[in-house]
Amino acid sequence: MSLSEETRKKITARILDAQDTVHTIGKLTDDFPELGVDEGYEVQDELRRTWIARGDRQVGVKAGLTSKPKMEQMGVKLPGFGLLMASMSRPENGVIEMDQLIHPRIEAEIAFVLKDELSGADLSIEQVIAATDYVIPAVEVIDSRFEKFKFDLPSVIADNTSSARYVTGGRPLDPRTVDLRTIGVVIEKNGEIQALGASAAVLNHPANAVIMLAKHLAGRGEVIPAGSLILTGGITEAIPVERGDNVIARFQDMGSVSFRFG
Ligand code: OOG
Ligand code: MG
Repeated sequence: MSLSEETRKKITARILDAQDTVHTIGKLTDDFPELGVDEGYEVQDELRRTWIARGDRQVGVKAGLTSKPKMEQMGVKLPGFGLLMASMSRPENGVIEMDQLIHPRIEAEIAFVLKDELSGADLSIEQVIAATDYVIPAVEVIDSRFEKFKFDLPSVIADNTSSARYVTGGRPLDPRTVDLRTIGVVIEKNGEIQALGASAAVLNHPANAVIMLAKHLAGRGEVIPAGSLILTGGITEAIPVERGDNVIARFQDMGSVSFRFG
């Protein structure tokens, strides 16, 4: 069942206000029991319309909660998808403004950039690779608008799956020249190792996250356009960060992504 226009706008306004004024809110399903997963994506549509009206631009899509470490950390059993806007991008080696964030965490992810449109509910890994221009290391900065980073799946989807910032770096690579299942990843904060993993943690192969995204979008009459940036989900658990932290995510054979929180 769809949300009424009034409820959709009310939920969207609550999320936008939490983002814009940098404060937490309670889980949405407490106040809006009619919010399910499908309705959460209706809220994302409303967020997108608002952001575009404000002058922002969609540059891609993301899959989240695609690895066991992430699902266990968040207590959620299914992946969720979200929108990536131009305003969320930050340069490598730069400073991410802490005063615009509530309680950020970082995630190391493999990103795909498409040269061809991807659409359909039943794509293969080979089709994803064939449509990919390059793969590149990425760090996503997530920042749940919910108190203590606690949510259920409908609430986190309405919150655009906690999207806040993302940084790409390292070396763009032809996906045919690397084994995307066995990329070792190390996340360091202020020179200390925080988490380790390998890319197969994401659905056995990060391209499977792209397949799931295409299927999700096909169900809503959408495609992944050529040129899109796609984040495939954190390989390890997410790491909390504070002002002054220097972070670096090292991706075997792909280079590293580093920046600072100021
Ligand atoms: C939801 C977003 C998860 C990922 O890469 O798994 C995500 C959250 O954990 O707050 O982006
Ligand atoms: Mg993520």
